[in-house]
Amino acid sequence: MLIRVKKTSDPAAGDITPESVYVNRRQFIAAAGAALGTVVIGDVKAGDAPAPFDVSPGYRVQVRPGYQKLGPTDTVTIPFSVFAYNNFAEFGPEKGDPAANSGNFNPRPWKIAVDGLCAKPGTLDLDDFLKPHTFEDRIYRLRCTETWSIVVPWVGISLAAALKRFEPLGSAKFVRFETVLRPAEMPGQKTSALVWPYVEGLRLDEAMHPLSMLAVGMYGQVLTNQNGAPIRLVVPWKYGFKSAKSIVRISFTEVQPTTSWNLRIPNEYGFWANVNPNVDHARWSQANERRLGEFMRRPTLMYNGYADEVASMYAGMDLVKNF
Ligand SMILES: Nc1nc2c(c(=O)[nH]1)N[C@H]1C(S)=C(S)[C@@H](COP(=O)(O)O)O[C@H]1N2
Ligand SMILES: [Mo]
Repeated sequence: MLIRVKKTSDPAAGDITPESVYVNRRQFIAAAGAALGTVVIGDVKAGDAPAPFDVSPGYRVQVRPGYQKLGPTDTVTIPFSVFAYNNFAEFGPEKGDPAANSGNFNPRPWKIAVDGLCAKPGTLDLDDFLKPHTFEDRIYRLRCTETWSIVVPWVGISLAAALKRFEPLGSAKFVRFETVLRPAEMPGQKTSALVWPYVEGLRLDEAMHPLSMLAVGMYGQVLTNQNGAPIRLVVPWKYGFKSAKSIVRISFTEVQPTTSWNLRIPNEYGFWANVNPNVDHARWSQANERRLGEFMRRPTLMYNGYADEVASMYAGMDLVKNF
């Protein structure tokens, strides 16, 4: 397995580090475009390198392309929108709050605990958690339940591969994801917007689905704090709130986990939250959406356009009742 981790003193277009993003946004947008053209060098085994996806300035790891299917009218959202317009209640309620208030958040060092119904539970440093895995560029649509949407080139690992390593038991039926609890660095956690920490959950087969991923980067760069550094869930056929950010704990459970938004507003945030243009939100239609950067609204697609891949998991399920 060949890996390229470059230390650059004069970065080429694809090697702009997050630090430079704040210095030169125009240059970064160009860089993000170039990053999408990343050359395949082979399967990247993070274990071949001293640091798999190092946040140090000047490092960048090559990754292999994963799922890249876009619809005929989909274009990748410009990174500026994705970095500036966020939902991350830990940093405040407004769309600009996560970018404005996450500057003091420390995504390294980072540990992840995997526990519950599995044969090999453990708490690992993030680098050790990532080490055995292949990094992939995957381009997915993300549809927020509030009706805005984006198209993001993520960098990350297969959630299924990450979970299998801990050997879930036959009794495990669900997977629970927990965000870090750090009120000193996350001002929103000093408010009662949600019951903290933020918790989300998936049925085991959903978590094991090949589309489900743990992202550590986007646009070929490490995740920004406001987008969920250093590691977040991405489940592209479900409303965005299912994709928990800044994860510190993953637990295999027998019963369906209690989840933050469902606990807060149960009639608006269901556990399943599969994107469905035919099932309205309690206060608005989900039939169409506003893609950031586009003028006209566009129709929302069943399962956010991933029906071919995921619909079979919900065969026979009442999608109105199980919203
Ligand atoms: N921990 C945590 N994760 C979270 C949220 C949050 O408030 N806290 N918001 C969710 C919602 S509602 C959406 S739409 C997506 C937005 O991801 P983005 O800001 O990277 O676009 O993150 C999800 N993950
Ligand atoms: Mo959302």
